[in-house]
Amino acid sequence: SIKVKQVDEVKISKYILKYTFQDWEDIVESDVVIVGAGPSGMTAAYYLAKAGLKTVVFERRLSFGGGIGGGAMLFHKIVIESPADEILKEMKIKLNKVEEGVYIVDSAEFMAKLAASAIDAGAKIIHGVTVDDVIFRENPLKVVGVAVEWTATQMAGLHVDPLFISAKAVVDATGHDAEVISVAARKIPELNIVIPGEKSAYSETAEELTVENTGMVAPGLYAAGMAVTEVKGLPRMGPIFGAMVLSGKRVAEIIIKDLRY
Ligand code: 48F
Repeated sequence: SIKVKQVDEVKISKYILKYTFQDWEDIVESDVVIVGAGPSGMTAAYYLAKAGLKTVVFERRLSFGGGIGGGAMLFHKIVIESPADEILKEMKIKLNKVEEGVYIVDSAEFMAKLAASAIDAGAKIIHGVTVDDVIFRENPLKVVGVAVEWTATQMAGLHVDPLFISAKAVVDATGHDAEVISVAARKIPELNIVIPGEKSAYSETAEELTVENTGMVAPGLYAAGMAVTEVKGLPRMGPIFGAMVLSGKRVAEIIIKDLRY
């Protein structure tokens, strides 16, 4: 018979608490906070962590992938176009070539391997945490971190104060709503952030424009993925995901340069 090691309940609790708090004490002073574990956030996390930056991803839900899992109308394939295929190849994600420069990918594999790549590179992904505000400083005006709260606390409508996490760079990878940049725009008018909102679909132009417009929105605050289309007033593109991973890579490269890392 298989001999299973016996571990009592108190030990289980103690180990979980000790090592969770050990992680949080480290996370509280991060180099980069990424908000959202969708395709752009996880790609950014992969490249930032690979460059040696202490990178944490806060994800509201208890899962990875953001909009990947739902695919297009729940169909489990997504489209990738070049040169994003190079990033997927680096992560050992299988690509099915359907025409020159165009590929079909399984959404479950895409989500799982993006997450595994980011984690293996050294990024921490913390689930069930919602970012509901930023921290800022004046002279010079700059975003220097985020406020975090349990998603469950927010869903319960409980009045509970958040905890604060400092970061040299905060990336809004929250998707269509650009939640972090929206809250910064509303609560720190001195940042002069105007959000025109996303336009209707025009996939052929939207992909390149999204990648091109990826980057800093205010000192310390960056946009990646669909948050870029929202903040820059660009068209949406639907279930083609090349721009999402290219945007994640680009924001990582910009931050690495800005932090002179
Ligand atoms: O929406 P999402 O997948 O963002 P993305 O990386 O990719 C967009 C595509 O999925 C798709 C598309 C592609 O052509 O149009 O929509 O731009 O992932 C965003 C993640 O952020 C989480 C949310 O649960 C999702 O997993 N999120 C959103 N707001 C918060 C958050 C928040 N305030 N705090 C923590 N997580």
